[in-house]
Amino acid sequence: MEYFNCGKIQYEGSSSKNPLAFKHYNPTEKIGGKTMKDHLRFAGAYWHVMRNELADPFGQGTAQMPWDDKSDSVENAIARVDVFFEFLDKMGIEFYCFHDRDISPELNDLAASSAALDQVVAKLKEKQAETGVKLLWGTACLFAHPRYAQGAATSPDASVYAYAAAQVKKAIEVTNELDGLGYTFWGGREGYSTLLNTNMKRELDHLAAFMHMAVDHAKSIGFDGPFYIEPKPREPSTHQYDSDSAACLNFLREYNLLDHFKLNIETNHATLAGHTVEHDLTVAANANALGSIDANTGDTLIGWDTDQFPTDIYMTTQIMLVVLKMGGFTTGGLNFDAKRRRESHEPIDLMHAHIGGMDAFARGLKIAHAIQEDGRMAQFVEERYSSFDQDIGAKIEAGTASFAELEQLALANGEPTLASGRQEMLENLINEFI
Ligand code: XUL
Ligand code: CO
Repeated sequence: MEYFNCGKIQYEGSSSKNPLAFKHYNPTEKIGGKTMKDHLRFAGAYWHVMRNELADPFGQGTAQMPWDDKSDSVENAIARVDVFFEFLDKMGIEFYCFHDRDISPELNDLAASSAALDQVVAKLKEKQAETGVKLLWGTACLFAHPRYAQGAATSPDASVYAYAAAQVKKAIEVTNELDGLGYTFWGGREGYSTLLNTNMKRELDHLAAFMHMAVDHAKSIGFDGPFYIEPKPREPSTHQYDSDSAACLNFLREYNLLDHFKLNIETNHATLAGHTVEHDLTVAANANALGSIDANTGDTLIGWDTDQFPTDIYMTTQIMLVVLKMGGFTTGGLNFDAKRRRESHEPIDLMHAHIGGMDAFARGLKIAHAIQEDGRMAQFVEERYSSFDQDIGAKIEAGTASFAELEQLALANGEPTLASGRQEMLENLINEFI
């Protein structure tokens, strides 16, 4: 039984008018000695592709899911796996990501939920072996169930904390069972809605203890993939502790966790934090901690996490400039944490949505590579800082200069003549390549 009314999506080149074809994403084409698919490492998000009914705060879901009987049965969960793999196969997407409760139902008690999870994982394992598809990362849903309304690893209630720990322990184990390349923490409820009832210091200490126990457990079962923290400032909480790259890095350093964690940066989360995505990517990359990307985009006219598919080539170019500069992904990739608009309710719209995102990133990759090869942009930046390459600048960077010495120099040199930052020239340079 097939549910997506199309064959495998093919690359047809930029002159193709076929909406169900790639115009730019040519998986085996080499860009700078590496194939596009190895650069981009696209992943499908189980929660959006298989489970997102496309509801919004004002109305129920519209998505047609003819494969789904809407029950919480394990049979229904297992049947979805085949549909998901049909989708991945037709899209040529070789990685995926899931939450424990997307792939398998939350049942009456923890033991029953875990047993159901094992059954679905056995099916996923079979499909991975059959297709060569890999798990980019797994995670646990610690935000949907009412027990987590006041947090999971930052809950004021130790028994909720224990429940969350048990759920994460199991989720790491099944991620390992599926040879997952990473494990993500997104703390949707790890924050507060008012400080009036919150002991922030204790909550952060508890969160760090939780992460340390996760690291210890991973070690004990031989899971060596990195953990990722996915920053987001708010929504659902008023303030989330993992609010942006800088806050996450500070937390990881303060609690001595940086050796085991990298960041998974999501565009729409960065913009909710008041940053560009390239800002949060750069902050992570500077700390050697840019692990993976949740690819999507927000809407400048709507102030919340709209999780739209990325289609803006200027943005994908800026993202790929950072990725290429750090030498590409290792364990990470580009996970489409993106959903269709509520109006796009047919299964085939999933194809249109992912084709758009994949083509936008293919173009971003090609453009970023060309800008890198051209070299003028990097050269401009290098020259801009060249006064730090020798003399007093080099001493400053080496940490051997003193205020007294700098004062002497400033007195002797008089008023500095500053060079132009040439922002507009550089913006024009990017457009040369787009
Ligand atoms: C929520 C979000 C999550 C994480 C995984 O905004 O991005 O789906 O990616 O929990
Ligand atoms: Co995400």
